[in-house]
Amino acid sequence: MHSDLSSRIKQCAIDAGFHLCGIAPVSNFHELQVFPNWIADGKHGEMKYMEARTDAGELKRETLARVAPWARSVIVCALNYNTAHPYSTDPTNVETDAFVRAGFVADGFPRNNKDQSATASKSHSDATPYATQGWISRYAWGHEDYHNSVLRRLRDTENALRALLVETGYWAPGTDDPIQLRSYVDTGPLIERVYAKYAGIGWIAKNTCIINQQLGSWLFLGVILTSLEVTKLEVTKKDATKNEAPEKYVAGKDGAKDHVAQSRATKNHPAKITLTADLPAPDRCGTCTRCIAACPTQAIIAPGELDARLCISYLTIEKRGEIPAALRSLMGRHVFGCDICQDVCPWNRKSPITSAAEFEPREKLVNPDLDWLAEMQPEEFQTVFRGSPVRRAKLSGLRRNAVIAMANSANKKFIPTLKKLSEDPDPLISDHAKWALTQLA
Ligand code: B12
Ligand code: SF4
Ligand code: SF4
Repeated sequence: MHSDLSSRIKQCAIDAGFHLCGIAPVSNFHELQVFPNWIADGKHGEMKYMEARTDAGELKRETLARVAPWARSVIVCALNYNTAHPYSTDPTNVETDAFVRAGFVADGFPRNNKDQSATASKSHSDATPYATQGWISRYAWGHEDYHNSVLRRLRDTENALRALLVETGYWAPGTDDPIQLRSYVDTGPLIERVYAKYAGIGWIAKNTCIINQQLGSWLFLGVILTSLEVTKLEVTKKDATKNEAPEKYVAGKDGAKDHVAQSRATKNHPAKITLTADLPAPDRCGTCTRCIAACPTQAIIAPGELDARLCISYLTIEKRGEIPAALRSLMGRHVFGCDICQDVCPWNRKSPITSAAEFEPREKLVNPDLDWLAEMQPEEFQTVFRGSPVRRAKLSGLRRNAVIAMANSANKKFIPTLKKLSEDPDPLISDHAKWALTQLA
């Protein structure tokens, strides 16, 4: 029998198809304490689910103690979704090159807000004939929605973990289940990136993404909350926001090794078990600020701090209704999500290609034609995006985004299509199309 149960659990996750797995203790980590202010400042915009509260009016996502008081540890799993296709900022990406000319990117890296407004007006007199394609974030190209991909693997990991408990004598067959497990992808009442940090998956970078030193940041996260105790850890250095050396942890009195009692569990005397938490990954952003400079809307307001209301990912996916006029021209050709702050990150230069075949892009989603999306009808939307995260934007939102991208293309070729769309029965489309025509005039 192996005593190192934590390693074996992580191996179960790898066997289930994950690329990384680590274990974090449940704790009120200092990063969680910025969350109430983030909500109070309204930086979550219209994402009402972020403000979910308990009956006592406390924010659920602030601490696991409020929603899963039984949870003692979090198994964090990560799945690489990178495929062998260009980055949105890649200067060799022909259609991106049109936007380089239109002032949205330069030297392979997008300009910041200030530089961009300086070149954006110039772009209209400098119209490029072939800026015809939009950008869908690479996370949404695949054949399966990542929620399903990740959840399937989490369930397999849960099952393997239970089998392991039986094998190690912690759980006697026929007795009550001695542990509680609950898996989440996105929708759980916790901030997954904070737990990913403390499970050693990667550091919370200046662009707020989790970056792993070997794999980069093209990672989906999934978590399994467990009632299994972990070795008690003490943070000896508290401020992780200053890009200082990694926090140091001291193993508590339980020691650093897993402990699996040699005795068999019985109904009244379950064997005692303790997992070992991982150390958080050191922050390796260093003095780099590429993502902050590259963000077209200046949504990264400070290292690690995002105003979601400005983020193109929020605007194109989560924001319903009208896009504020001042932000439209900064959205470039993005029609669903945004990859810029990850595309420019040096840690993604050599990101490996995923072994998960379902993330290979669906046809026509890498550099999709803008007129195809802007004129898409409900039946085609259902067919093309069945089981795709793109459905979250809804057809109306996707078409709205494509219309904005047409305006930003500085390509007069779109004028006839936009004229037609300015009479669309959906007022969201007709209003944005009318605005787009003023931009191309
Ligand atoms: C809401 C949400 C969004 C929102 C808001 C993003 C955000 N940064 O919060 C929007 C729609 C904009 C978004 C965009 C994206 N998302 Co998203 N999103 C989420 C979701 C559901 C919740 C995130 C959350 O709780 N935010 C709350 C805020 C406060 O957290 P935060 O900005 O990350 O800030 C934390 C730290 O940076 C730090 N911090 C921030 N400021 C400060 C200041 C100080 C002083 C200190 C000490 C600490 C600190 O503490 C904060 C936590 O409290 C998670 C899933 C989940 N349940 O966790 C996925 C998740 C974070 N998203 C994910 C992805 C893939 C994306 C996109 C890449 C998709 C895309 N290509 O368009 C972009 C990335 C944009 C970006 N730069 O973050 C992945 C991230 C994977 C990774 N490698 O990190 C997740 C984990 C989903 C998943 N299950 O895989 N997302
Ligand atoms: S996803 Fe795009 S808009 Fe959002 S912070 Fe990153 S670069 Fe800025
Ligand atoms: S671009 Fe630089 S600062 Fe931004 S996340 Fe990557 S390493 Fe960190």
